[in-house]
Amino acid sequence: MISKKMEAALNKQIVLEGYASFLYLAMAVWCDNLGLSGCHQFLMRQSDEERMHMMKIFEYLGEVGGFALTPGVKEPPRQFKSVQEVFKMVYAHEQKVTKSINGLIALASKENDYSTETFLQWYVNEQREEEALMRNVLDRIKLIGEGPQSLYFIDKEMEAINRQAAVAEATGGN
Ligand code: OFO
Repeated sequence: MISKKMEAALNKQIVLEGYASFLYLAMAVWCDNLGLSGCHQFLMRQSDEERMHMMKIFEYLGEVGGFALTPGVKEPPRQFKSVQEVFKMVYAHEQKVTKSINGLIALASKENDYSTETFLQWYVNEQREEEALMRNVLDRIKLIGEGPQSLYFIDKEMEAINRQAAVAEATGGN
């Protein structure tokens, strides 16, 4: 049985993961509108992943006798300054999520809740991978620079990342 405190903290994480899913969806739509199909596809995948992260907590809370709260929908921004800004925002959000996961682990450990602590290890690995991926994206964007055709080349880079992700998925990696 999970404590009320841990349950509430996991419900807060549900809000964060759910918001990430909607934020990335809004970003994906914004990119699509600019004709950036590589960025659109990348962000749609990230949005789906965030929903999956949220659902894992729903399932876990059910398993340990807690109650998962379906979060209200907070509307994410509709407009973004630039593609560069979009990916900076994604990276910042991922860092926020990592910090939150670390806080949850600290709480689980304080409560001797080994089950939740073990459950959260999956998120630790996921966040490490996500942060590394976003740093990689930002590095590529930086290398491309701000020239007149930069959007075209950024989108090509995102297409390359999407192809790698598709291969990893097909071969059982992630
Ligand atoms: Fe679920 O926030 Fe990162 O991936």
